[in-house]
Amino acid sequence: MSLTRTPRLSFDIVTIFPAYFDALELSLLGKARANGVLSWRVHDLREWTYDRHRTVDDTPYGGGAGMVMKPEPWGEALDAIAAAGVDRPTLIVPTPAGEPFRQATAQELASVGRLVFACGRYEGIDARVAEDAAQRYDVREISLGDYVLNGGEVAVLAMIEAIGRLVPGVIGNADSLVEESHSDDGLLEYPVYTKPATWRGREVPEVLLSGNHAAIAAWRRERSRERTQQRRPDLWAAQQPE
Ligand code: JD8
Repeated sequence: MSLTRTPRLSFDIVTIFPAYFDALELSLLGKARANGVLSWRVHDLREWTYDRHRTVDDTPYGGGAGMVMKPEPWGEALDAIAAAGVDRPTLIVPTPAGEPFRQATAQELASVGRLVFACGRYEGIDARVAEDAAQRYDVREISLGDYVLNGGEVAVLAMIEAIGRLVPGVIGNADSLVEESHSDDGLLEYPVYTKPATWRGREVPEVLLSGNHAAIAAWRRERSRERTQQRRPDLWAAQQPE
């Protein structure tokens, strides 16, 4: 008898470049999909176009450079995807103008159940699409970070990896997530080493070979503090009371 299960989390992705999402199969998430813990479907937006050129863009009202994604294919795609489920899904629209994506965002979204991602291209999607979708979806416009990408696909890959790995059963080793949560103390990770103990004349720090667990923990904490001060003054400032 084959044992199947209801996925803890399902994703629908709408894009004009479905091939970007072939890579999801390669990661840990691919195994989780095979095990039925996660499920996802990738939809080509052009399947909701009806002209001979399968047009998804048009010139911007108000003028300016570049093209804007037309609302009609998006409206039909998002209606069809919402209608294919029972619960009210969450629609994530990646945009540089969105709220920042953080670990806390990934944690929230990992418990949502049904996520739909709308990948824009060009200068973005006609603003009425997100307004209209709010009738059927909880809509979140989210930015991966403060740099410019050419479209939403790479942002969605990053978000799905960050969200998916938090779903129970996706990371085989539960210790990894436990370790992470107590190292999630607002400090950067300490440096890590493996064998050989000497490589190209460089030694692994002696304390790590000592077997003295208290000394190792103290050393790691100090390296974390040092890195945080040097590389992330914003995180370091948040560490200091007052
Ligand atoms: C979606 C189109 C490109 C956006 C002109 C070139 C996220 N952190 C992030 N940076 N960039 C994006 C992102 C960029 C996008 C689209 C997300 C759709 N573009 C456009 C407007 C200005 N560029 C992102 N998440």
